[in-house]
Amino acid sequence: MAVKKIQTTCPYCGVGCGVVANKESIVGDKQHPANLGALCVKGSALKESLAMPSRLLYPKMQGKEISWDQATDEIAQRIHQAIQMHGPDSVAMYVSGQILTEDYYVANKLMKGYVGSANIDTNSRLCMSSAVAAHVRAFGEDVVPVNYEDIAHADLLVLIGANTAWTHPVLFRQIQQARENNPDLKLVVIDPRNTVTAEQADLHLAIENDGDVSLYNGLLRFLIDQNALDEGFIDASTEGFSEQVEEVKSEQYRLENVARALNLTLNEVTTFYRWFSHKAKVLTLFCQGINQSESGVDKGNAIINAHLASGKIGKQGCGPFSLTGQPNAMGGREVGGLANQLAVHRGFDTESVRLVKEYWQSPSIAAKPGLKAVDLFEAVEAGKIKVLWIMATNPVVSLPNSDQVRRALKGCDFVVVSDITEQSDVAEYADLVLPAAGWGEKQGMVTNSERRMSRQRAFLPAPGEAKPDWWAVTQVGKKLCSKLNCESGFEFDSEAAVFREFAGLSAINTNSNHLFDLSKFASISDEEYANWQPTQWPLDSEAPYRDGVFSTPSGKAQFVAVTAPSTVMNGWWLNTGRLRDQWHTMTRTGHIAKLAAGEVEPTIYVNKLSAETIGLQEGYCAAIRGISDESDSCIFAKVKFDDGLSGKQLFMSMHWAGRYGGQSQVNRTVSSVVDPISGQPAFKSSNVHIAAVQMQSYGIYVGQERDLPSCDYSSYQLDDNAAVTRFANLTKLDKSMFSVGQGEKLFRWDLPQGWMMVIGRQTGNQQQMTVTGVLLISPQPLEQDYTAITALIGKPLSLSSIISIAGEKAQSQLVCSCFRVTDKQIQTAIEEDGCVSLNQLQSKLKCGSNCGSCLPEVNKILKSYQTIAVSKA
Ligand SMILES: Nc1nc2c(c(=O)[nH]1)N[C@H]1C(S)=C(S)[C@@H](COP(=O)(O)OP(=O)(O)OC[C@H]3O[C@@H](n4cnc5c(=O)[nH]c(N)nc54)[C@H](O)[C@@H]3O)O[C@H]1N2
Ligand SMILES: Nc1nc2c(c(=O)[nH]1)N[C@H]1C(S)=C(S)[C@@H](COP(=O)(O)OP(=O)(O)OC[C@H]3O[C@@H](n4cnc5c(=O)[nH]c(N)nc54)[C@H](O)[C@@H]3O)O[C@H]1N2
Ligand code: SF4
Ligand SMILES: [Mo]
Repeated sequence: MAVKKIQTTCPYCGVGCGVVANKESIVGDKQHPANLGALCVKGSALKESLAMPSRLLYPKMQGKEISWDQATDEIAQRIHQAIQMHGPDSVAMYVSGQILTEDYYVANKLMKGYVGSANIDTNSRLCMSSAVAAHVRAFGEDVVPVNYEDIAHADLLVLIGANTAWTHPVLFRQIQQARENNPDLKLVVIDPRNTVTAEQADLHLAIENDGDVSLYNGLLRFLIDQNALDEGFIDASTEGFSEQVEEVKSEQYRLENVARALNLTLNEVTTFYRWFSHKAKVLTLFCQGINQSESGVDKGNAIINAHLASGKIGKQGCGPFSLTGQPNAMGGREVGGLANQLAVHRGFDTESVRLVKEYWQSPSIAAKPGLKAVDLFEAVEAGKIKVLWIMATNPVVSLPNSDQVRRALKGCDFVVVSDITEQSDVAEYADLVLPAAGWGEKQGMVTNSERRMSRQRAFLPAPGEAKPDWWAVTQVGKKLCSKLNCESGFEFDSEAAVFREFAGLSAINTNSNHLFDLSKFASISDEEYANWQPTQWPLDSEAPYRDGVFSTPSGKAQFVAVTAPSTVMNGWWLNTGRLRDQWHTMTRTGHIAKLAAGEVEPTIYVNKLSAETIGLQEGYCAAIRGISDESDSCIFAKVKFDDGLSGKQLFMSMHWAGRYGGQSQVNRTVSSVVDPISGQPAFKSSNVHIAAVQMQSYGIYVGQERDLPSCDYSSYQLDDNAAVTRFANLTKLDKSMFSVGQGEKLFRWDLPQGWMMVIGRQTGNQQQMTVTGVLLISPQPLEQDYTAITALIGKPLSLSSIISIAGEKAQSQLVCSCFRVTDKQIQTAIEEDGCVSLNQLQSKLKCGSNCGSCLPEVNKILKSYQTIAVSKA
């Protein structure tokens, strides 16, 4: 009998694609409005993601298994004790945009209503908090006023601070589709880096770091000068315009001055401004290049100001569109998961505090905002936080100045970590670890970028004693209530019960201008909840603000006067972000061979010319050290040239963590400078030192697990057939440092550039050896093709194949992860097999014919040949 398929959603990015899944297959859900069946490369690899190398199965206290009852007793006891001895603010939670709405709701309720402190913050602080603050300042509520459907109706799409082709690939496919359907639709990309997204644009503005406020203030001035304002809309629906007009009168926003300051040509800036002003329907989509900045909130408001002034908001095909990072960052914002929100889009004004307490009937209520993530971990280090519960986030990797986070956790009295694996970097610092049920094993609600709430549903049993996060919180909640001698606020028997209570709380918004109101669902039945279909809020209108009435008490949107910061970065500066094929700190994607093949080791990208000025060579290690504050730790990474980076801009991914490349995690060098309003870290612009390092030995080991000497630099990659460890050391590695196990035999070769050791184990036949490992060491970086070496593992040892790999060089770069197609193969297909179109390439190599995430790269290679052909003609 066929196993029933369950409708659920992808657990990665905020596009919120629907998937249909059972234990045999996971595919896109054609009925889900977010993706209509499409999935990107990460979504297509969900099935492989489930085979995690290690799952946390039981609660453990100081490494010893204990029962859930003991674990939750201990947590409740510790929290109670801390409240009594040090006050409610000595307890904190640090949660995540990857937990479900029900998990989030009970965690927020526990902290704000029962512990009585707002010291609950979330990794959304690192992700969306600048956009949240900009929305609240402009609209009076954290509302994204755009739907995905608007993309199809726009005349101009501006992607600013977003590498959408890699980070929201299914949405990017919708953008590409809209361009195919409407050749007049223009795409502008604004990013200091020439990304794969930027390569697709009609116009790429490679602005200086943090030049965004300047650019959008200049745009506002241009709109004023060109009489391109929507005065009717400004009068009827906004306030504060004149203050912003005063600001943009300043000389620095004159077109020529903006162009000069941002290192753009006059023509580039004028083209963008003209398009924005002439095109009727404009969407500005923004993400971390906007949010993760010292001026992140102001950037958001500068964008919103331009849309308000031109009336390009609240209409189909128009508006500022903050792209959500994590699958349920939006749901977290709805429940009030940030330390400066109370609940259901309410803040800490007296009225909201009273209404929430009344609804919860709780013994206490937090009456003021709590500590934001960076401040929270500073308070932990200062000994002010005695109990800290971390859930579904890996802050020792993802927070800036991460060595400080490690120090803080080491010194904290009691740290609880809820995770799906004990191999997450943060678990090492826990006194108590709680096994969480993961994606596919737990259920609840998530809200995507366009405010659409979908159900995640379980289709697998949770392993061992793993339990959903909401359940763990309610167990602690019940026990804490009995210690506090109050009525339990945590008697939920299901996710549906939690959701009903949450929906009921939002009734406090019913008679206000706030749009977030799910009170209609306050008595939804278990069955209706189980059968829930994707639903957008506000429930009673097509999209927010179509009536020109905003969420502020006056109903008017607010212009916020914002001033451009200085954009100059002196010296080398480090920009960080994402790769197409990895998810955050790699716990869910690091083990998937086809995803790991994209960037195989920690890599620092730099412009070739700039690199040469300081003697950096491709393939060699560089040392990167932070200089902005105490985040002066040094990491090593392999140098790769990227001419999409200009001047002294460096780029490194945020992903390297754990055993995959934890020594090289970039946040050890990233300073903890934050936006003064949102508290969001400026991850995209750290001042750093970079220099070439003289490694004495470079090495690769492929094969069965064995002890290797600990090295100054190392990384670990799982390939289909074997694991690959790459390393480099400041001192020379000697042959004697490598030993073999019992029953194994060693064969050594001296190579022109170093030496090679092949390890074999005797099998049945006395003559026959099976290869169990291959080790290569050289004073220079090794260029051998690792896939040729992994192919030897487990095979009979033959001299000819071994010798051939010694000379086999890797010269290609993976383009299509789904079908493992490299740039070399694509080039050969074009040069030698005469492929001239995408169709021909796909019928030959299949590249890009599954998820399509690599299509921008495939098209880029095709286009480069077309350009050559044109210039020859
Ligand atoms: N593959 C993959 N996809 C993901 C994720 C993942 O881990 N992997 N994570 C998800 C999450 S949580 C998030 S938040 C999103 C993030 O999605 P994005 O924001 O699209 O991704 P990032 O790579 O962080 O950064 C975006 C771009 O900002 C640019 N930038 C840097 N400084 C500036 C500046 O001053 N101005 C402008 N205009 N641009 C600048 C960078 O060069 C970079 O290309 O991705 C989501 N999707
Ligand atoms: N330098 C730099 N740093 C950055 C960024 C950047 O651009 N540059 N981006 C920032 C942004 S936008 C973000 S969103 C953060 C992301 O950073 P993190 O949130 O720290 O990254 P993840 O790897 O997603 O961590 C999720 C953790 O939860 C665990 N987990 C998975 N599912 C569950 C579950 O159901 N329950 C529980 N309890 N645990 C689970 C995973 O194993 C993992 O350990 O990084 C931020 N850090
Ligand atoms: S775009 Fe990719 S990662 Fe994002 S939700 Fe869709 S399938 Fe998942
Ligand atoms: Mo994020």
